Amino acid sequence: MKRIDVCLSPEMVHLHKTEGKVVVVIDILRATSCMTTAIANGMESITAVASLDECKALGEQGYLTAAERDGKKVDGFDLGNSPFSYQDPTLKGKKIVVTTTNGTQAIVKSNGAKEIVIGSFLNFSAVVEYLRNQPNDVLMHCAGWKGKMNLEDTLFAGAVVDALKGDFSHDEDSVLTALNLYYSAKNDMMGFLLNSSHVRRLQGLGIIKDIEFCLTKDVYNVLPIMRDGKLVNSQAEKTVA
Ligand code: 3SL
Repeated sequence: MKRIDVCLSPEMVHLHKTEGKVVVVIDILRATSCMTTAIANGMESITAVASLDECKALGEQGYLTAAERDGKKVDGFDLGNSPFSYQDPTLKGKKIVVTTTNGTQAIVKSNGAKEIVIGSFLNFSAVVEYLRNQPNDVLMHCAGWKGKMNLEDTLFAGAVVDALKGDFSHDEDSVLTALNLYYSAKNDMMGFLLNSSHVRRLQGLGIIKDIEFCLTKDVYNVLPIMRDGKLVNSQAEKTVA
């Protein structure tokens, strides 16, 4: 049987094997929710980079740029990190380069994987279906906050493991942690997360509606997938094939 594992923070990813696995990168608030929204709204590709300098350099080559640090948009870049800014119809067909505090760092650190896909509640069922129907072991890679684990990413990992019961086996305590967190939270995720560090951080910045949106399941039926260093719509590949 295929196996599934959960990495609670990018600081621990070296302890998990990524080679030969599908790695699902998770940054519910808000990087992977933004990426899902961007691809669902027709952006051509997303290049995730670790540093502001790399982001700026691709901007000079004509990419649209998005940069966030500590929850705030960085001055001098086109976009910040709100999913609502990616619903703008004028962004359709555009290539974007993105750097965020944690989400893009987790993507960069997933580099040895067989495949990298983007997970969020917004595309929950698309992620689950993809993982169910492919042959490889899976690592759920939670972006957390500056190396520490967080509740919302772990919760999502638990929700996916729960949905895949019967398709995957597991034996790590990080998986049980994620599952039990999900069972505690599933009937009221917003209420469960009210005291969490990043919800409090975003609320302190006046960012409220993003939180509720990012916790909504199945708004979009898309799966951003890494191809040649860029995240693209996996469904576009099927249309071409
Ligand atoms: O850290 C990240 O990658 C961001 O998602 C954080 S924030 O939600 O934009 O503050």
